[in-house]
Amino acid sequence: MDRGERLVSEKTLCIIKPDAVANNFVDQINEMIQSNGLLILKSKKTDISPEIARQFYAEHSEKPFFSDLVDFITSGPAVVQILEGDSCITNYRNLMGATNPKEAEEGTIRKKFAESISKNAVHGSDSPESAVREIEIMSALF
Ligand code: 3AN
Repeated sequence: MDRGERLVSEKTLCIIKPDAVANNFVDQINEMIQSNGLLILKSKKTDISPEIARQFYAEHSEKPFFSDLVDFITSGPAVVQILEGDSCITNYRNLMGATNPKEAEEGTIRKKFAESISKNAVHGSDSPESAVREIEIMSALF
């Protein structure tokens, strides 16, 4: 491998959403995350406020499901985590599976634990820019 092409250790934001917390899936989800070589750098079980939720989901503010999204993520305790590892953002997105659990592949978190497209167990940042933005929004929690 040439200089400059080394794998870069990244951070990403993971949320175990209220459905998965209420169903007691946190430990099983975190076992899958750790088995995949990702480090759970920080973890906090917390109620996400509506203000933080609206800021967090700002890119979806024009979507018809925006208010449902905010209502759901604030409906009960969630577990907000920062993960770290090589190619962590892509690695964790692959482990999460498709947004709609009906389309999620075997072996993914959403295939195993998600109920529906809205109650889909987990969130993960979708790009390095999103990861920086989302970690910044949630950093006050830790
Ligand atoms: P992902 O979480 O896989 O990155 P996004 O960013 O497209 O998916 O959507 C953010 C969240 O919005 C999803 N996790 C899901 O909870 C919700 N969502 C996305 N599409 C829909 C939809 N068509 N109906 C209801 N909720 C949706």
